Amino acid sequence: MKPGIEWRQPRASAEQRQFAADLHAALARAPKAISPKYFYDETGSRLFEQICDLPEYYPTRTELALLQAHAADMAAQFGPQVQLVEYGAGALRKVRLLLDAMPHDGVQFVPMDISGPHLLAACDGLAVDCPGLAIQPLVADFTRPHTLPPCADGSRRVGFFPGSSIGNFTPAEADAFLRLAAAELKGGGLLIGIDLVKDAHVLHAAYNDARGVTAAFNMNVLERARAELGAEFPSGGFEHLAFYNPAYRRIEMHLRATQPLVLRLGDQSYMFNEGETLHTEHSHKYTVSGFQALAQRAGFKPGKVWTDANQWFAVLWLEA
Ligand code: AVI
Repeated sequence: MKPGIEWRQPRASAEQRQFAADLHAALARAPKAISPKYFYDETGSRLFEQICDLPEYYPTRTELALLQAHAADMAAQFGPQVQLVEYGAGALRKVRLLLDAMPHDGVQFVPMDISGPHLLAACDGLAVDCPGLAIQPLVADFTRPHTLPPCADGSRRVGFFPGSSIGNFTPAEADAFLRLAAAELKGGGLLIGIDLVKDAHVLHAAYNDARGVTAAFNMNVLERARAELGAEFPSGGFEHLAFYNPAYRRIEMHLRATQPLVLRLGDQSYMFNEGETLHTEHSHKYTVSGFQALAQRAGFKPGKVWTDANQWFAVLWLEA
């Protein structure tokens, strides 16, 4: 380095500082556990898209088929004048099926997502395809208090939360989200996709695909920690573990230490015994009646239900 030129460590972004703080907390608790939201950087989001197309991963194609077959009936529950709020909107692939079944002049579409650039790009594409549709994107974390744009006169507000994303919430988080949604959708309702309890072999295969895409998705949490935070751990030190836990009716994903090892993060060292895990995700599976009871406690009145011939996935209408 030339004399007089000072080298400074690049400053971590606020997001990286939060990741570091959450990972320290995750590694310090017993058992070790981190939020699944850290799967979704660019690589993780791409891997998740690949998961959705895997032969073993039935939820995406089953829900898409339900939306394709019943979009008109689902949209009929909304009524003609609506503010349609999509929670965690992403690429807007599923909501397009609903929008195609609705007259656009009565719809104010409010897609909400925490990732601004992604959301705005998806909205630009939608605006080209649906020139008459009023689109008001909202960059926000829908699980936290937020302010929705006012509803147009004579409209009611309805929500859309597809993908069984509620399955990744803890029961307390699911309850908190449903209460928040019931309050802000009062007078309207919520259309929500949930993954149903089923044969454990089908579930096991969906989270242990033959190509190893789910394993790479799971491992991405630690790969991110290595790339973004300079975390150090032996290569091959962790393996993907996903299994159905019938007591909690959930798939659990973990990263399991293949040997006794030390993970270094900043100036801290965290010990893993052989077989010890970092718990990375829950994916809760529901029965229709169990989920309706949960929704009812949060302030909804259960309405129509659409499900596939195998009863693997369901889309529920809940009046708020
Ligand atoms: C986003 N979420 C509903 C997926 C699920 O099935 O729980 C995430 C996922 N994890 C592993 N495969 C897919």
